[in-house]
Amino acid sequence: MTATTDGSAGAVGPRAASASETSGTAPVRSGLDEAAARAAERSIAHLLDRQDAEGWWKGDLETNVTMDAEDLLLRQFLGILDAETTRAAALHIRGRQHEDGTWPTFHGGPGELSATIEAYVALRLAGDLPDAPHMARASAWVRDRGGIAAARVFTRIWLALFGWWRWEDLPELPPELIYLPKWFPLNIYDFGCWARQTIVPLTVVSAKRPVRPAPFPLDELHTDPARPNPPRPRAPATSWDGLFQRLDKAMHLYHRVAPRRLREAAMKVAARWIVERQENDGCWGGIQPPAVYSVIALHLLGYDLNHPVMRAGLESLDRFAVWREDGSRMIEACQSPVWDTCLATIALADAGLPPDHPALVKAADWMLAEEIVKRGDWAVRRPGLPPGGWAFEFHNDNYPDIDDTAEVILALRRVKHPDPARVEAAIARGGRWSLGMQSRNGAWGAFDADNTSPLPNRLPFCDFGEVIDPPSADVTAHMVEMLAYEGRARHPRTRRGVEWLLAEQEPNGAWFGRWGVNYIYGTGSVVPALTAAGLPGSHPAIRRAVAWLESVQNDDGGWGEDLRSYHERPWIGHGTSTASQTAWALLALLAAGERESKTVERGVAWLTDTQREDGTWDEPWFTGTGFPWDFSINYHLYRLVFPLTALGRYVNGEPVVSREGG
Ligand code: R04
Repeated sequence: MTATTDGSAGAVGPRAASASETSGTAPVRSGLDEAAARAAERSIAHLLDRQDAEGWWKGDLETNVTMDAEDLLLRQFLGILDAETTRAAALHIRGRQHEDGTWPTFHGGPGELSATIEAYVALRLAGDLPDAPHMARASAWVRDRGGIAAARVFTRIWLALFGWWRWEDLPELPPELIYLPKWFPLNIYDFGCWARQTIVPLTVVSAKRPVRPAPFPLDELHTDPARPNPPRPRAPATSWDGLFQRLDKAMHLYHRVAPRRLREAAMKVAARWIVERQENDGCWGGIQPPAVYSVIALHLLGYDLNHPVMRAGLESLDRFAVWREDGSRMIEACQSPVWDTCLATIALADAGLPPDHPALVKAADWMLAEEIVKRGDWAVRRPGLPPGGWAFEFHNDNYPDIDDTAEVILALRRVKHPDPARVEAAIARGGRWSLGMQSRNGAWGAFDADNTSPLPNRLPFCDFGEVIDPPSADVTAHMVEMLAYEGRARHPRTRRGVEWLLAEQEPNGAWFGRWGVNYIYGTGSVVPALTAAGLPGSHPAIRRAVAWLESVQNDDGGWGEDLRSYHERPWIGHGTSTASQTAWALLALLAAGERESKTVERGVAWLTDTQREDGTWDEPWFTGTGFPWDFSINYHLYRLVFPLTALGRYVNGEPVVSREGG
């Protein structure tokens, strides 16, 4: 990609160039402007260098060691665990252990019980002995925190598969669930798509209650091995928790008396539901956990490992592995090529790469080929809506999402493609689809419309992560921004989105970040959307947001927000400065017209001062969110694409609204 770097003499974008033309002199730039332009050039070169020959970008998607542990447990369960995989995964897992013996679920985070149990078991599979110092520290800590009995449901399911926990002591989720019609409470379409894809196979697993011989005992992870499951306190019958506890009890009774034929038929329907949703790369939903549980469920229903469905499924699981230079192997929860590619395209364009630059055209070509043209689960709630849009991953045709669709459209608009009619048609389909996915309240969720039932969260089974997909401020902001750039700021649906966003602003002036950490992500998404939609920088909501961002700027000039902000108020807006979060704050401030402020200057200076020689930034901190607090993501390209976008907009100004009208 060397030829392209001189295109980036264009870190000076169209705006700056025309300003110098009219004045007839070279632009006079402050030292900071110079430094920002130089930093942007270095980032452009780095980013261009990392583009795949097919046109996409993809950074590692780092989460936590439960991915690695569950991958090993799956292979052990199926009898396909090999020594090399075990060695490499164990090397990765050991490298993530804290001094106190625990494993966190994000960089700098506290030890977490379920992750620590799963990592410990994985290392036992790899041959680490219970009395090795690192293992003894882990098991002592686990016992101190209540042992296996206190772990999340998923963890105890994994242990039940090997007889380390009793199936009877897990919440019940019957396969007959699949029969509930789509209007009935707790039907599978009331769950977020990721929970739905996880739960359907797990209903089969928990009905079958398989137990494979344990390769070793795990007594050291129980507080009292003689009484591994102490009774839990019962909630009053009149409370929601009490009601669902009793429902769960009834389900346990039902497990014993369930008519055999009905149960067999339900599991068959579940199997068909699963097989119908297998992607053509063998995966399910592009995310690792549903793929793991689907493989187990189908295996229990008699699919042998050589069945084409199983072969493809197992091969897709191998593709979640990232082999590192040190010989370790990390499992990604998911892969982010579409998301990374649209964000990289926007960054490069905003940094001044010409719109017909070959790298951008290539990216656009690849994105066009990724368009989804068939119906998915979303159609259950929007049956009349024609398909369109994009998913996050390489292969996930059943679950396009609104976030990716909005950002891909924003990215495609910045590219001058040789076949504009093709681009226009794809944008028209994606725009119509995403617009039609608006929820009743005027806002947008990530994958589904009106996925707001409070019931799934009440199930004792659902004690981990989010299980519904209600509208969020960040996704809604990306939609509003896209619609505004499409010239539809005055469309009634856009206006309802804007109204919802204004009502959603917190008293402190910030917006909650559902898919990024946290209020800095929310605010960094919403402010540029509101100004694109025509709100002036002087609007009181924008002023409150600016004041909030100013109030949480770190002394070093950057911004950072710790994951603990999801459940400890003092952390809101506070944490070690990171490149992506600093960029999000700057994007909001620049959109609000604060370019000349001291706040922005100090933020830009933080970016230029902390940039590495090679044009990117270090970012060990996790700034992406899978489920608030429970599941956090370090998107390895965030440290590059967001700072480049911010520097580009600082140097070249805000992107120009492309079209006017309806
Ligand atoms: C950043 C916004 C784009 N979009 C969200 C996509 C996030 C991609 O990463 C993940 C998505 C996931 N879903 N569900 C899981 C998951 C993991 C990701 C998941 C995780 C654990 C378990 C079950 C599911 F890394 Br257990 C949707 C809006």
